[in-house]
Amino acid sequence: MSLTVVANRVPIRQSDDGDWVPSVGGLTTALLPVLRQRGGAWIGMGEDPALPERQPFPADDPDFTVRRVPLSQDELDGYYYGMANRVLWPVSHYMIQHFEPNPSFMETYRSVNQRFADAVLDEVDRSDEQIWLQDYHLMLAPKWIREARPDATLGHFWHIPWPAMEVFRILPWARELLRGMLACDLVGVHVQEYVDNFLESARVLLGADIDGQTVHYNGHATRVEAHPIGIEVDRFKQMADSDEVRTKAKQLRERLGTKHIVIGIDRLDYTKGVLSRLEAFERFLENNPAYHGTVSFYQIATPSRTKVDTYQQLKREVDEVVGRINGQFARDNWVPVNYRYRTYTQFELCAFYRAADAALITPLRDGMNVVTQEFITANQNGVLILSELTGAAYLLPEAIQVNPYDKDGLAASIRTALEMSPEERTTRLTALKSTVEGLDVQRWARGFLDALHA
Ligand code: GDG
Repeated sequence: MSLTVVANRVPIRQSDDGDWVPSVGGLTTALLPVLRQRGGAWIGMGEDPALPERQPFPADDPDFTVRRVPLSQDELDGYYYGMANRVLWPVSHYMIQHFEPNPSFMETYRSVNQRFADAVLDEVDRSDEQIWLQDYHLMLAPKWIREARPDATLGHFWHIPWPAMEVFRILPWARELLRGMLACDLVGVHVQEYVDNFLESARVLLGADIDGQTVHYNGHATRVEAHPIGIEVDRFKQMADSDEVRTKAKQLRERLGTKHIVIGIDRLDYTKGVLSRLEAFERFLENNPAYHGTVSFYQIATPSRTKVDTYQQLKREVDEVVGRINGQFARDNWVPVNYRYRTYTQFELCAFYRAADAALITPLRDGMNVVTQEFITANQNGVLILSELTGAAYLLPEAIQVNPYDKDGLAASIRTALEMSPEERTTRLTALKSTVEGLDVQRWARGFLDALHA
C-alpha cells in the first residue's frame, strides 16, 4: 500500500554541490523510510518556478515522487504569509492580538488548498493508498479529495495546539475549516486536551454527533486521536556522545567561564516566550546578587518568518532587552546574556544541550515542543524548566513546570534548578529520558499510519 504525504514543504533540498538530499527535520526523518519502503509521493509547495513539478527521488534509483505545487508570489503571500502565519497560527496559540482576519487571505487559502487537492488526485489512483496531510496549511484540501474519491483513506496530523472551542470560533471561517478537516478518516493531534477541544468545536459549531472520540458529520465518521510526536532518539544520543560534540561542549563551558550555564533554543517566534524568559532572567539577577558573575544565559534564536512584521518587531524588542540586561549587569569578563540570532547545525545545537546545567523552555503556547526532547536526550545531568502551556508538559511531569507569564515564579525556578541536588537532578532526568525514548518519531509515524489503516 503506497503512501502520499501532503505537507507545506517538500522533504528534499539541494546541497552545496548541487545534489538533491533529504532535508533535516523530524517529519522528513519519520516519513522518508516509510515512503522508501512503500513508494508513493510527497506533495509540497513549489516556491521556485525553475524547479520541476514532478521529481523522482533519488534520481538514480527512485523510491517515490516529489511533487511540487508551484505558487506565485501572490499565492504565497495569501496562503502562507497571510492565512497560515497571520490567521491560523496566532489563533491556535491563543494570541489573538496578532490575528489579521483579512478575507483575501482566506480566498487564496481556498484556491491553494484546491490546487494541493488536485495534485493529490493526480498522484493517487488507487483507493487503498493512504493519504496523509500535515498541519494547519491544509485544512480544506481533504474536503475536495473526499468529494472526488469518496473511498479515499485520508489522515491529517495537526502539529500545533487545537485551541478551545471559544477561541477557535473567533475565526470567521471556523465552520468551513472544520468541515474540511471532517472529510478525513483520522485527525491526529499531540495530546488529549487538543482532542477534547476539537470534539467540542465540531459538536458546538457544526452540531456534529460525538461518539467517544469519533465525530459523525454529514454521513462521514472522523476519529480524533492523540499521537504525541517524538524525536530521532538514537541519532540525538549518538550525536551527543560524539567526540565532536563533547569537545564543542567543553570549549563552550571554558569560553563562558561561569559555574552555571542556562540555555534557551527556539525559532524566534512570539509563541516561544523568548521575551518574557529574558525578563524573568533579569528578575532572577535583580533578586539574586550572589549569582552575579556565576551564571551565563545563552539564548539561541533562529530567524523565522522574517517577512512578517510582528516577527521583525519581536526581533527589535529582544535586541533591546538583551542590551538592557547586559548594560545593567555585565562586569569585568562576565556577560550575563549571550544572545545569538542565527541558525546552527544539529551538532552545534547538541553541544549547547550537552553543556547546559539547565534549559529554560518556556513557550507561551506550543503544540508539543521537541527542543525539550532534544535537550533531555543530549544532556547528562541538567534540569529542565518547562512551560505548563506546552503539549510536552502533559508528558513530562518530572520537569520543573512553570507558568511562562509568571515572571517571579520563573525567576525562582532558575534558582531552584541551579541549587537542585545532584541526586534529584539524576532522578528527574532519568525519568524524563525514559519517557522521551518511548516517543521516538518513527514509532509516532508507524502508530499514526497503523491507526489510519485500522
Ligand atoms: C511545530 C509545533 C511541534 C531550531 N533552531 C535550529 C534548529 N531548530 C530545530 C529544533 C527543533 C525544531 O527546530 C523546533 O521544534 P519545535 O517543536 O520547538 O517547534 P516548531 O518549529 O514550532 O514546530 C511544535 C512541532 O511542530 C512538531 O510537531 O513540537 O509545537 O509548533 O527540532 O532543534 N535546527 C537546526 N538549527 C537551528 O538553528 N538545525
